[in-house]
Amino acid sequence: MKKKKIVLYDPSSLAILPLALIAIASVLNKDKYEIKIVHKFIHDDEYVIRQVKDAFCLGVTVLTGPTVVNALRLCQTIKKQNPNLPIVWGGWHTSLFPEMCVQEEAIDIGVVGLGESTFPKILQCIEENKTLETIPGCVVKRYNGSVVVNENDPIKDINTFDRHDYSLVDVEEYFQKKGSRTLEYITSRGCPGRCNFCVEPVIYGKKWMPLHAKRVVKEINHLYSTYKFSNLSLQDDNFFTNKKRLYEIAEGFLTNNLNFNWSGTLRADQGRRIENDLFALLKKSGLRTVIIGMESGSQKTLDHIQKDTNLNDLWNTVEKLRKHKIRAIINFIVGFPGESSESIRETLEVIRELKAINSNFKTELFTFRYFPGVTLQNISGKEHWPDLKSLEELDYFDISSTKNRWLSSSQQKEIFLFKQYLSYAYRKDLPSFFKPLMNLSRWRLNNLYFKFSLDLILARFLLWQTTPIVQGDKD
Ligand code: B12
Ligand code: SF4
Repeated sequence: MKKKKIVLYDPSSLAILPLALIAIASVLNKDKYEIKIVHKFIHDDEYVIRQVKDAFCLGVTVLTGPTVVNALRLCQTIKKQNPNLPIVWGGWHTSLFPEMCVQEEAIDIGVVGLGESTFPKILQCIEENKTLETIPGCVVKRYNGSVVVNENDPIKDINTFDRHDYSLVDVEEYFQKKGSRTLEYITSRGCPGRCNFCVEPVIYGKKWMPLHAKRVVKEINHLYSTYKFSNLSLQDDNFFTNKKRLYEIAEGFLTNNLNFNWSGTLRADQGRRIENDLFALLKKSGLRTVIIGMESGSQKTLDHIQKDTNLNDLWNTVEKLRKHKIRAIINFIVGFPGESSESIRETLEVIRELKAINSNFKTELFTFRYFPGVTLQNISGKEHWPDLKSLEELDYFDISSTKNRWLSSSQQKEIFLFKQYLSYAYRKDLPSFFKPLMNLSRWRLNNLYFKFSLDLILARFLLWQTTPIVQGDKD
């Protein structure tokens, strides 16, 4: 029997393996289906259009943002050419706005939440020409165009799903295009946190779903012997949640002699709970970088966004990281709805202090970007929150913009200058003639005083001039 071709498309053009598509493709019966994963990062639209010509079904993964509109346009073109091809959307955006997605003429079916159990059932029903209205987790368009939202699919234990089959994509091609042998892998889904600016609790309701440590080690061992990667980038939203699992994973890496560096996301309160012994073991097993979403240096704001973390957690964690020489990328956000100037200043002060403590810590300062669907929207009232009415509007949800409707223009300028001065104030690789400019920038950062910034122009000019002898920002 001829296999049925399933094309799975990721419209993101960033250099990250399409783990969502690998996940749903891995559970499909390979004797029955021919699976083709296509990714904007590697393939152009023409290639996708060619691939779907003889396909049985097209599945698309979407994240909130302008890529949704690009994916929609491509699906509209495909639908025109292949009106009978079922098009299924899944991923975070579909989970948040399933009806809005399926109301689009080009999209037939939406999947809410994990796709591993729902997608095979959808394919089966299409094949047998059965109704999809009984499949949990699925949103369907009827012949008259109305949309039916089925009950949610109860969240399954992800240990029951098949291992992710990386041979469904050309991993070497990704390494080459990225310029590094970095492999992405995910060891858990969901997050126990309840932060109200984040979509995790909205979709998975504070549920954290880990793979067993033994399975993680076994799979990574297999991937390491297949692909010989140098870096493992863990995509979990919250990798360091369970200490026993951390011990087992680190020990597993060591006993199997797995020789790579790895990175993962850590909450500051988890860092406080992790003892030095465990940090030492994690470091020995290859942990080199943690990514901390601290979000704010103001306790009032941390409480408002329900981060359930305090500043002592941060100082305790960074001290341990410094001791074990583990790099940290610590992310902050300013410009939350209603955030006071004092709160913003507190955040800038914490960032400056972190840089002063350890130039190995990289701090990132973002301005708050409104994301449709988060619960903070309800807490802060509707004022200033744009209401998403159709997918087309996502073109205007400019996620790359630093502009923010909750920050005044003078605050935005101050934040811009803060970041500029911070970019060289604590660098260790600059020639000695830079010292006076660095001292001045530190003074400015200490006093949060950024007026008459001619020195910044001079510093930027010198930095540009000295680029060939300076090896970049070593922080
Ligand atoms: C890797 C990653 C990226 C990668 C690529 C992700 C991709 N193409 O899916 C890149 C770097 C491009 C990226 C970018 C951004 N990301 Co991101 N990202 C992640 C991360 C860390 C891992 C995603 C992943 O691979 N998960 C593993 C897979 C197996 O799970 P999954 O994606 O949930 O897929 C399952 C289901 O959703 C479903 N499913 C998914 N697709 C499909 C398709 C079909 C057909 C079916 C049936 C089912 C299905 O089944 C899958 C298996 O269970 C997640 C957090 C997380 N841990 O999930 C954030 C996350 C998805 N990103 C997020 C955000 C906010 C962003 C950015 C806006 C960041 C920014 N500020 O710029 C941008 C958005 C850019 C854009 N619009 O394209 C949010 C989601 C926001 C949203 N509403 O969509 C998340 C949840 C992080 C968070 N907690 O805030 N991201
Ligand atoms: S911001 Fe991070 S810790 Fe908070 S809910 Fe989202 S993923 Fe979890």
